[in-house]
Amino acid sequence: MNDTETAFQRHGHVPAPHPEARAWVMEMADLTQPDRIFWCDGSEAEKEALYAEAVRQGVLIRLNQEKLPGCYYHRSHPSDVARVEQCTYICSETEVEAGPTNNWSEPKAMRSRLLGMAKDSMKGRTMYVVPYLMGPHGSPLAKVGIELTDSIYVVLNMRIMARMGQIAWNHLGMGTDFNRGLHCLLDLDPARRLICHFPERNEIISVGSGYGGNALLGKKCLALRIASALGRKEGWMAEHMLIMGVESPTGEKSFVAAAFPSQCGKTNFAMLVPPEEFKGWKVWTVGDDIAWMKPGPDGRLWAINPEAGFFGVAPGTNAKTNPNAMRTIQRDTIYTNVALKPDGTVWWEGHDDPPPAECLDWQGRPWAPDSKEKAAHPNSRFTAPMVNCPNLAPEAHDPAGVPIDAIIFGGRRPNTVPLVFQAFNWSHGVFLGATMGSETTAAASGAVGQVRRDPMAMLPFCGYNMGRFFRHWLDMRKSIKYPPRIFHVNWFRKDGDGRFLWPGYGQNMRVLQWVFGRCRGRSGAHETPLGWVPRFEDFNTEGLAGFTRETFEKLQAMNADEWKREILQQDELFMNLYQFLPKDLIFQRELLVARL
Ligand code: O2Y
Ligand code: MN
Repeated sequence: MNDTETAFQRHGHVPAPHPEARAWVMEMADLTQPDRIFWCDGSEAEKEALYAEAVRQGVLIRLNQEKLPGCYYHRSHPSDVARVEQCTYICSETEVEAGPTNNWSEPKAMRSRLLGMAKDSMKGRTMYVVPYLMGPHGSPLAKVGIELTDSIYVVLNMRIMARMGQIAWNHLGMGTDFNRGLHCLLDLDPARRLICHFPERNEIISVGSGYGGNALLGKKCLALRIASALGRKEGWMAEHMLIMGVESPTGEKSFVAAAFPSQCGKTNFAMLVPPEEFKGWKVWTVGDDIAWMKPGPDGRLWAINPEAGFFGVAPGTNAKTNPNAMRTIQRDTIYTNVALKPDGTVWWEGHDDPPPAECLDWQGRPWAPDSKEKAAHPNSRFTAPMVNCPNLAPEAHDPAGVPIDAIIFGGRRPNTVPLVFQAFNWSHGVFLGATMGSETTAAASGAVGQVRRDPMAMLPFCGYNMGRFFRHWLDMRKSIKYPPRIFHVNWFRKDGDGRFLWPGYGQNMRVLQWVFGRCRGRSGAHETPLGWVPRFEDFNTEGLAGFTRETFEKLQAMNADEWKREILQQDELFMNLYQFLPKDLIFQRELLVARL
């Protein structure tokens, strides 16, 4: 045995202090039959041993430590590169509870099928016991999970994405409220891939994938699907939302939560750097993907980011689109499925550096600029600790969370939907969230240019019936004395020639400034059938070269014919959910029709 193996082995004997957790781990070990059980403690020494072991096994490649200190590289199996909605199930007691937008399977049968697949699957392998905490230690909203996995890559990612190790045992104490997550790689055959959630048991079983949302069980599985179901029962909300702080030159701070469908720039927006002209304005990042929100004793809605890291899309990330992300990923980052350069650094399409003359693509094949295929997979990722983020809000660690003044919904809409407007009230805001959608791109599905409805960006992540999810949103109003204002944005509107009307990225600060002013009763607006919208004079365009009143009017235009079509299209989702749809939303739809 070499030094690495000795250091690695030493951690194999840390006992779980918690009898119930220990009993469950042993039960799963009896089933899966690993050669070794490795109890993760989250320490620095353990981290080093795990990285060394992952490199020894060839799971990770150590990157150039001078240029990218603490960074590693991973290639996933080519058939295992993204979340798979068709393999994702909500195994609630009844089908109605999962609702028409989720795959459902009867829990008993599915559980025994999964345990059958897991049986003996860790023979010759190590089972890692990963205790983790979602949320700041001591937060009443924080939740403990334990993931059992035979993937060292998953362990090292979970270590970044969640607060992992002893901190979770400390938070749990002798309590019994923890999520049980079993993850088995099996042979990565897509035909044997299942990601199953058992909300009533607070349990997740995931087999056959080692990638991202399928395998890092704290993220989409626990923090959204399971948590949304818990939140409904317990009077809080688990949302697919970034959280950011906006600070004015006089030191006033407002926190905003925003939901955009996957791949619509949430990480870029969460880490926004205000343009030069915005002297003294600051944007603080609290989180880029998930928000847990609960009414506080002061009558406001308080939010925490349950995560501790960013699992961001690499392609398109550069110093213009997201300078703070670029700084965040210079150290302690795991890169997955990007291109590997000969000097031990990384590259992807849309990187600041020009395409390398030669490199290895995401599948390890030689790649040159004239290659037909992409060097990095379109869903290639960086996993980076949030503490690396230069504008991380100090409140990101606050157990109390942050008070939310504004909620923003948005989507990718080349037409119809204005740059920004404000809902008349909470119910209208819920209607805006419930009807939001995004134009499909080639990457997302075969059909380009269709609007895919994605209510509150939660369609793939709501762990129960979507109609009841809307009801929960509407009901929450009763326990929030000072509800956040609700807005809708669209950075992606195009002119007749197919050119974007809005520059986006850092310039989105202008929209944030208007939102900030609206929350304080300062920014002006006028009433339209869609909601409150800024007039040209209400909106800060100072220093925005070439941006005219005419462009602004085009961006904010409301075309009655387009909106008639939009309302008809919205009906598709409403019809699907009809049986469960709260009447208030149908009423909101009628009001919109009447106003139009
Ligand atoms: O493809 C995956 O497994 C990752 S999906 C993802 C990762 C980070 C944040 N959001 C998402 C998403 O799909 O919304
Ligand atoms: Mn997401």
